[in-house]
Amino acid sequence: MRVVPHAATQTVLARSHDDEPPDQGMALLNLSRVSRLAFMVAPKGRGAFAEQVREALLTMSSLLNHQLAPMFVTIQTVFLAHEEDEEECRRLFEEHYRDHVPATNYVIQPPCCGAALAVEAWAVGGTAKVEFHGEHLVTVSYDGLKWIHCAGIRPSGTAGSAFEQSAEVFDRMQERLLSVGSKFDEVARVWIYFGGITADEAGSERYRELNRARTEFFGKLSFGGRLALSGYEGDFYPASTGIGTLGRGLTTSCLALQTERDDVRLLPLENPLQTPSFCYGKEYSLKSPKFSRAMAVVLGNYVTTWISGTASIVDSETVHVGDVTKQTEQTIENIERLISAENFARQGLPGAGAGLRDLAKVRVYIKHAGDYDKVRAVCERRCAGLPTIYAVADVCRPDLLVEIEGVAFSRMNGKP
Ligand code: 3EB
Repeated sequence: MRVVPHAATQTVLARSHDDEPPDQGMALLNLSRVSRLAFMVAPKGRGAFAEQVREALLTMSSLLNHQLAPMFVTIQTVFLAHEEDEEECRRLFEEHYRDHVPATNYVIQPPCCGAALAVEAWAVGGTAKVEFHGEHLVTVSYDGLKWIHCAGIRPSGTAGSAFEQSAEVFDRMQERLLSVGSKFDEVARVWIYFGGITADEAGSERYRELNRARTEFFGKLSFGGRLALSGYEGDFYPASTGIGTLGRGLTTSCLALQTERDDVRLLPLENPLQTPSFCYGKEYSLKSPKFSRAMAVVLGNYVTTWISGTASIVDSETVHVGDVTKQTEQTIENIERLISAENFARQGLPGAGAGLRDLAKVRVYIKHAGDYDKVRAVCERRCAGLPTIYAVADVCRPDLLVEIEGVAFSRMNGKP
């Protein structure tokens, strides 16, 4: 698989050719002394599970081996069609990676392409120092930055209520972060994979219970700190994805950033088209969801924008109920507006901003597997050549049919 730079634009990214099969693709990001590679892989074969894993691992190895410098996978999310396959999958991945097991999320969200698994991974090469602390924690240090990847955090048992389990996973992420000298206050991006997300439990909804626990936990923290863009005055929450899975499990993941550099800034972005989640009314959740629509990380002239799970919501209402094509179009439009130069300028960072062509990769969560073709048609029309994973998952409102998250890379004022 080759990558082609977008010569016509100021993008810092190179993405793989448009003619890759669905659920296969990569994006390469060259910073000064490190390179980062985002890639998506799904096996083409439909044989036994172990064969599909081996094919995926082989594809991943060959992708990495074709890069100029040696690269390590630091974080990966493995999308599984069947919960029963997780143990075997873990065993095969551990055999493959040995002492270098990336921080890993196993998520029961069937890949839409029909494979038993699909993998989304980040690799890093160059002068970065990567420390592997097992399946749940990896740190990556370069250029005075330390990224802490925490993954696959689950409650200790299945007994607790949705509230108790949610509270527990936040505590467990905090423990992991503390173990390497970080803390949850330094988290920029969170992922919450929650089985039966819209199901009722004890007179409430599981997602509402999660929001209650998150509100309590976040209430004790102070996000942003000295990294918050000066002049920023609004509520400061990490970007987030809150999404369903098959089964009743709960898995969480987060990304924290530590640095002493004084040219690094964090800016949580809101969407002018959408009510901030933390201002949603009580009809959606007694304690509102606490997340920002995106988190921009400004590193000198580079801007990395982590885009939260985005859906067909305008103000605080779901729009295009029952029409998956229009929901997908609205979702992409929401992302476009969110990362636009106008929106960055409105929120205190003129000269920043990105377009859909600056996206490195996206995940598209589709509620009904049967909507795959319709959703993909819109995504391919609006975001041609973009590495994309499509997976089946429930979105956290019963009327939402699709949700998209991603990450964009751009430069301030097109500077080198
Ligand atoms: C929404 O805009 C759609 O609870 O962390 C998107 C991203 C959604 C994150 C979360 C929920 C969350 O409200 C749902």
